[in-house]
This record gives sequence, C-alpha cells and structure tokens, in this order.
Amino acid sequence: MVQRNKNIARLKAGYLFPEITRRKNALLAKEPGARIISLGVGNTTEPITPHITEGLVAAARGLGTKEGYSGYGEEQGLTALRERIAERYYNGRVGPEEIFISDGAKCDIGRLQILFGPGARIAVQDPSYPVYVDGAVITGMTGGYSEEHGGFEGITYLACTPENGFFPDLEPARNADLLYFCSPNNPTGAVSTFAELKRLIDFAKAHRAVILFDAAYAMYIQEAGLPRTIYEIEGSRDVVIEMNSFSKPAGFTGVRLGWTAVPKDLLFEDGTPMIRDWHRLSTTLFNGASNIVQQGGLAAFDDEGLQEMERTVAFYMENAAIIKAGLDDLGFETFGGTNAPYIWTRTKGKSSWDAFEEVLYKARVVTTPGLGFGPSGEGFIRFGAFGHRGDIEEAVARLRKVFG
Ligand code: PGU
Repeated sequence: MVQRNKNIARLKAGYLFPEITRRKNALLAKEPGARIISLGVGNTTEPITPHITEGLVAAARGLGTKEGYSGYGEEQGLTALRERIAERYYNGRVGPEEIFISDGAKCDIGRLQILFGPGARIAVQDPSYPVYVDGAVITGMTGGYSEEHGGFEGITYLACTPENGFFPDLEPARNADLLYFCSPNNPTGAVSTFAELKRLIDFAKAHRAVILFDAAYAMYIQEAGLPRTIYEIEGSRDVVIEMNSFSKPAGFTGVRLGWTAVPKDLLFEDGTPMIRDWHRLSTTLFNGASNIVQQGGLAAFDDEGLQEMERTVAFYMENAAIIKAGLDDLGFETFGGTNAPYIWTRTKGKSSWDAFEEVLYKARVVTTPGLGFGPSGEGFIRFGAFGHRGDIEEAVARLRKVFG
C-alpha cells in the first residue's frame, strides 16, 4: 500500500476555516432555520465594480473571436499588467521583470515554501495567517506538534500582543532563514510603521534571512505616513519577497489573481539569484493566471479601476468601523479595524473557542477563534468586516442584545 505523506500526517487538525464551517453547520443541523451571519472567513461579499467587471467581460468575449483569442500566456503573466503594477503600485521600485502574476497570494505562499525546501527554518508572527505554518509543515520544514512548545517543533513563533504593540521581539528568530511577516496584519489588524519595517530589514540582513512579506491588505491602509509596500524602505530589495492579492481590494476572492515580487538583488548563499529559481519553479508547477482574469486585473489598475478599488475598500472599512464601535460600546477591548478589515477582540477571559461558540450560539454570528492563528491568539476572537451593510448592522444589534 502507498504510504501517507508523513508531513501532511503531522498537521494537527483540519484547516482552520473548514473547521469553522463545520461548527456553523453543526448549529444549522440542530436549527435548520437559524439565520447565521458570517464574519468568520475574510470573504468578500460586494459585487465586482462596473469598470473592472467590464475588463473581465470584454476579455471573455474576445476569446470567442479570432482576433481576441489567446492560449497559454506569457510565462510571468501579461506584460501590460506587470508594467502597470510596477508603475502604479511600486512607482518603479520593482521592475515588471521582477513581478510574477499568480492565481492568488495563498497559492504563492505554498509555492514559495517549495522554493526554499524542507531545510529552511522559519519564523512567523504569532498569531498569523495559518497557511505559513501549515505550508511549512506540509513542505517538511518542521517537526511534530508539541503542546509544550505550543506549536510545531522547528518553527519560531514571535509573539505579537497588545503589550508589544503587535511588533515582536525578533531575537528568537536569530537562526531562522525565512521570516514571514504580514502588514496590515491578519488577524490583529496592526500595521507596521516605517521604523518597524526598517528594524525587521536590518535584523534579516544581520542574520542573513529572507523576509516573505504578505501585503494582501496593503490597499486597506487608510492613514497617511504608513508604508504601503515594504519596498518603500531603503535597503529592502536584497532581502524581501513581497506577495500581494486582488482578492480583498477588487473582490477577486473567487476570481483569483495575485502577484509576487522577487527583486533581482536577492541571492542564495551560492550566488544564484532567487528570481532565477522562482522563474524555473513557477513556470514548471504553474501555467499562469487565467487570461480573462488578468484583463480584469489590468482594468483594476487603471485610473477608473483604482478609484473603484478605493470605494470598495472604503465600504468594508465603514463596516469595520461599525463593528469596532459596537464592540467598544460593549466594553470589549478591540484592536485593528482602522487600517485593516479585521477587528481583533479580547474575549474577557474566555478561551477563544469558547468565545467563538458563545457568539455563534447566542448571537448567531460566526467569528474566527484566535487560537486558530497560533498560540498567542488565545484569548482573542477575530471579527471580519466583509458583509452586506444590513448584515453588519444586524450582527452588531445582536451582539448588543447578548452582551449589552
Ligand atoms: N494572505 C493573507 C494574509 C490572507 O489573510 C489571505 C486570505 C490570503 C493571503 C489569501 O489571498 P488570496 O490572494 O485570495 O489567495 N485570508 C482570508 C481567507 C482565508 C483563506 O484560507 O485564505 C482569511 O479569512 O484569513
């Protein structure tokens, strides 16, 4: 018989978000009519805006014509799209030849683990998006799960708490090869400042590590004076790979489009440019994002598209403000929600799964338990700001009834 992949067997339980759906369905099985509002998984809800939709539709229609048809695309993605991202997003700090278009940030996080292989030692912010840790386990970078360590052996968890302003003490990551960092952060909603990212970069250089920077929520930053890409920090080009996504600003969670920037200055120990291996890997294991979708991305990055994305983000950020104000009124201690679509909420002493169950069963609102993001997530739950306005208002009204 075929042996089970021992790395996959090491994963503790199911992936966090399907587990939440399972618990929601358990309630629905008991009470088939229950009207549950989901503020759990960060899934967009609003229609794609008109100009971006038109980009998708025109591309799809074009495929049905002789002139508009195209097959396999350019290896790194549509040149026009890479040029537009280089110019309009990076202001030339990254060149089009350093951008790789993909089917989303999650998929690239997975492929990046393969780039570095099972020998790499990783450090993550704790709490963090579960794919960094689960992906590392699947790739064979870790040992088993240890209750004592509060996580997987071989992974360095860098606690991000209200007490340290959600910026970790980096020292424990001294021996790490890869530092996963996410800002604006999922799940805490914290945004790193220029000074903090400079510290991170200096640390990575001093210890010869690479930063894998997840900027999936960068377009949610509202305040001026905060870095929107880590490449705004000087000296970052030889130490950071940045991932980004159209999911949250353009509503492409189901459409699927993202990119990864790999500057030419990044080198492996033996002098090989990382971009060379990344090109080899991604052209071998991936055949490009859909040509239809890439045209949608191109529309998203022209003047009209950028304005539409700003309006979409503004809508979800109003949701965030409503949720945050509601929770604050009820005496919950909240973090985030001002530059990120997540409100990280202290559970007043309850365990995060107990708080999750309480909010689910009493208010019929789905959240995400903090522990699902790592050991330092215990004692918190995450509220996502994605939802129709009526549902957001209804959710807050229910929380008032239960906790008021
Ligand atoms: N990076 C971060 C930090 C994310 O929070 C998410 C989505 C992604 C990447 C994925 O981006 P794609 O471009 O759409 O692949 N996080 C959501 C959805 C859950 C999931 O499993 O992806 C969340 O609720 O945390």
